[in-house]
Amino acid sequence: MDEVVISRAIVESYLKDFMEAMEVDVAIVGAGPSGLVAAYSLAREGVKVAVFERHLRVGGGMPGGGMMFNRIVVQEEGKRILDEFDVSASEYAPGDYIADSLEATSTICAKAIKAGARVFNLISVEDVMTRGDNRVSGLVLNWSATSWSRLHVDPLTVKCRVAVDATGHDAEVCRMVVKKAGAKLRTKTGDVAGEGFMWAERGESEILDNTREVYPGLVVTGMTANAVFGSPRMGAIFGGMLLSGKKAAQVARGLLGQS
Ligand code: 48F
Repeated sequence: MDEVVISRAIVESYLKDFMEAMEVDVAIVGAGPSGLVAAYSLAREGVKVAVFERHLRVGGGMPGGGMMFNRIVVQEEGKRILDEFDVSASEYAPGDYIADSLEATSTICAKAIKAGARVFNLISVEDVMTRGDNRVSGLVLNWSATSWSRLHVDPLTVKCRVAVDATGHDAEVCRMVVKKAGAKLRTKTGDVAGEGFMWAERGESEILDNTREVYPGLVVTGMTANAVFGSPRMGAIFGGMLLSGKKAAQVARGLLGQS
């Protein structure tokens, strides 16, 4: 095979998808467990969705399991989501299930892509755009390598009707929003509360309520949802992340219906 054909195939195919992603219904920031489940749930219902992930690998904190022991724990409701994806999980103690974090990461990501979600790795979201009544209307993107290399290169943008902050503990997109003059989240203080101390049970029980629209057009999911509302972190238990991803998809769909 001609090397030029290989290069053309890669560049042309990638750019076709990237051009498609320039106007999407839902743009998700972060390909961790919550972002990938949200992407899958939306894509399988025909919603046009793109995921932007800063790192080379997908899965966020999931492949690393607990302290690099590549296993994750989920409870009953989380196990049901793993079943939906056909990820194996076995009961370890009554109501607690153990799964291989690599199987979970690779399967959920593959199913999201096969359902039609476009996942772009090595791209960082560095800001958001707003239009109209200060509603989030797009993301400002750059190659992750530009910030890693400290290069001054201007970004490009994509438009979306709804954005999902699935950036994990740092709640990066929400923090970008609150830096803007006068911008307030729908939290008690209008700011990112910051996550609470580790408390698995409470963190898991609060995450679904925290998964909602926090700024016009911006939905939070996963650890971001808990970090924004001051709820606890929970370590290597992942059911809440998966359930939150599913709920974020429902919230986003509801917003698409309104806009
Ligand atoms: O951290 P992450 O896995 O978030 P999550 O879906 O799941 C949290 C769990 O992994 C774990 C836990 C379980 O109880 O607490 O920590 O809430 O995935 C977040 C992804 O977002 C990417 C980051 O590289 C990671 O893969 N990310 C963060 N900021 C940006 C980003 C950004 N500005 N642009 C693009 N990607």
